[in-house]
Amino acid sequence: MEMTFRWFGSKFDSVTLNQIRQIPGVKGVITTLYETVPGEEWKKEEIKALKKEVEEAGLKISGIESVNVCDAIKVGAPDRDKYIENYIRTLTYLGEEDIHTVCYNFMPVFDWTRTELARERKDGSTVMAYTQAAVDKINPDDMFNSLKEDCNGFVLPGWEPERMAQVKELFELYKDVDADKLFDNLVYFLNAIMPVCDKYDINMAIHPDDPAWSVFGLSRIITNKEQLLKLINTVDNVHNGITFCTGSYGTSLNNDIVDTIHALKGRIHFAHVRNLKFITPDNFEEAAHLSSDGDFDMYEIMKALYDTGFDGIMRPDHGRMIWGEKAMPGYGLYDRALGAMYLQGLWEAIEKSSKR
Ligand code: DNO
Repeated sequence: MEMTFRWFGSKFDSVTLNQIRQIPGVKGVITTLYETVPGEEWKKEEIKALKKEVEEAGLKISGIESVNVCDAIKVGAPDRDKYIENYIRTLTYLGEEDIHTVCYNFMPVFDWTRTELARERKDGSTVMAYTQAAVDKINPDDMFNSLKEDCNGFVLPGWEPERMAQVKELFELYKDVDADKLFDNLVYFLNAIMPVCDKYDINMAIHPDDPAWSVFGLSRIITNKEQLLKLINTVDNVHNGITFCTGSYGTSLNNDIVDTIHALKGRIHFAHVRNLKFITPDNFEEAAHLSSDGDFDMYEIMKALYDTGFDGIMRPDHGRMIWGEKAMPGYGLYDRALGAMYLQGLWEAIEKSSKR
């Protein structure tokens, strides 16, 4: 297991590479070219410059999150092959720079969805939260406007203002894309990119839909064990793998996180590990990583990863906003650094006790 930390790039992140370097055990970052638009071919020089910047700070790029898949590919538009070609060239450049893990998602219109970005907890920390009742009452446009104020001036991945400006057109684009079609389009995309992944040994790691059910009437397909097994069996190549995000699968209390990790043995390339606290089954908030602060047994989760031989990259995921930090919601330094330490502590204990 390699512990890493997500970093959005010096132009977008309040956290610096030097700070990340001082977190014990963290040697690599998960990053991206945050300004690229989905569908666009990444520029080789920009990848090289990013790599150089990270390496000069004494770190390495452990993986990319994300190379976003554009809507034409997701809806299966007539011109999708052109965008798949761009994606393949991007993967080629990443492979040439020795980058071997790429996280992406196949969610229609939005990336992950939260209804509050700064819910205050008793201890004064703030966390991101989701209430189904709030989604049922609001349209996406109004939701974006209400979230904007809590963004602390940062751009949230998947909720970029340019994208939100076209939200009506986007909904129109997906209106005939049911779950089966979306799944077929994903398979088409994966089959097309597997050869380049084989050539450069690139592990594609699909991120789950968060929350793990349909929002605003859009289809969602990466939500549970059955869907994941269907995906890895349909494109049965080790490079077609999973980003196992505990906080996304865990949104649905029907999902058994530990059992799902076991079922996916060998195909989890990237782990996002975090904890949730449920108020009701469809009202939850993002807790500290520590088991007792939320509803997940983090020891059992880490043990399942260890027992299934997980040797990919891991990162702490959304943290609380604590100690007065102002950062992108979920992506401050302090609470994620605490998370990284806690998860490494669990791992060390599991590893040592299993070798006794
Ligand atoms: C949320 C993240 C997601 C993830 C994308 C992957 O904080 O986990 O935005 O990066 O879904 O494409």
